[in-house]
Amino acid sequence: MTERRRHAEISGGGFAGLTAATALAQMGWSVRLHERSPELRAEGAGIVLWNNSLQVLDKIKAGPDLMSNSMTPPAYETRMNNVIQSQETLDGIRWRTLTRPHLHQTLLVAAREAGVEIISGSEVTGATADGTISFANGETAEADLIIGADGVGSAVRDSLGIPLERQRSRDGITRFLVPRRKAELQALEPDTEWDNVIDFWNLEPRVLRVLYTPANDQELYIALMAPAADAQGSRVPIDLDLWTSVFPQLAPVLADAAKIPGRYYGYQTTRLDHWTEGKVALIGDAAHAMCPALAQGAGCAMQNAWTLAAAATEAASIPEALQEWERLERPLTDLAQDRSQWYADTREMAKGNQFQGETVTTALYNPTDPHRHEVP
Ligand code: FAD
Ligand code: 3HM
Repeated sequence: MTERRRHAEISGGGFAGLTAATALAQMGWSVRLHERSPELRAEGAGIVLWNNSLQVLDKIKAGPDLMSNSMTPPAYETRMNNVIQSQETLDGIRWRTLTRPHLHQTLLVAAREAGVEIISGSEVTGATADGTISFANGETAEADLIIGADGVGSAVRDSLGIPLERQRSRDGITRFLVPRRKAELQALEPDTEWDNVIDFWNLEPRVLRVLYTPANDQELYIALMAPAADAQGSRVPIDLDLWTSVFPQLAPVLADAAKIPGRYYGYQTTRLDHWTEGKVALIGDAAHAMCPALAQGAGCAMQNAWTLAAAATEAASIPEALQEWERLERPLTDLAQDRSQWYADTREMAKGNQFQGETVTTALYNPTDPHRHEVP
């Protein structure tokens, strides 16, 4: 007699949901993924990925596609009032910069190739611990595993009434994808390595920061940070005169950013009392939205998507396996959340030389190593 294939229902087609869906399907599950939007596509601009998520992308066979249109900049440079504080080459740390649309497309191709059934325009309204998922069209479905990967406003999480706390910071950021314009930037500042990530901080006389991140040969991700209380600094579309007067060496790319409507995002952290209930597990921003300082929100989402899929696949009892998964895997995500919140509160990244010790613990993690929790 052949065993029945286990079935998973997933709410949310972002980086977390697509990774979990692909991993489960490759591990033998039948998987349906529900995305509320009529189309599956990535919002937003650029992203930085570290070893923890790159290992997962390799494992789900999305690595080559991802590498084809991403880069590893020569260094992460930090400047204060345009004076270089550090140029960290991040030796021994695997990292890539890329655009969000490229990451999303890469995951979508992997999910389709793995046989995931993707249903767009399908809004999930909630789930129960015994494995029933419900939809806005009034339908319901049963599953062995339900994953809430439906972002910071998760309907799955809220339907279960899981207690949470939200911590907001005083700063926030507006993100853009613009053309590189490397030759023009070089003409303005010939001694600069314009392939570097450059974190341009200004704390005095006014807090304004531009995080400059080349994403590939053609595209540049720039993120403009200002306190929420600074109406002019946090305005969208951006106040081009203000930003150009503070960062004149970036004038050509700021002019491109000023043509895009933009959205100001206030830094915040969401912490949940628990991530699982019965047959339901939460991953990604639904479970652990974080400030972006460590660039680990999507990284932790993909890391937890993979480890959840592996734990559920090996499980004799799904509810027990989910609790054990949270116990083992959550501390690394908690660490990334706490550290990112601390950087957001203190603006300590402005000092440079930050990629060491606990700041890179999550980045260096390999969630696909079966021996990762063994005590040496
Ligand atoms: P989402 O991307 O929010 O996806 C959720 C999906 O679920 C969406 O497609 C949504 O439409 C869908 N959905 C919602 N509700 C429902 C419903 N009821 N039914 C069905 N579908 C639904 N992370 C990094 O790793 N590196 C970085 O460099 C980085 N930079 C960042 C910079 C900034 C400024 C910010 C704000 C975040 C950054 N992050 C970064 C974090 C990262 O963007 C998020 O952690 C990640 O995108 C979360 O993915 P997700 O799939 O959990 O959620
Ligand atoms: C990649 C990245 N790193 C840091 C921040 C931040 O501190 O706002 C945002 C990013 O996209």
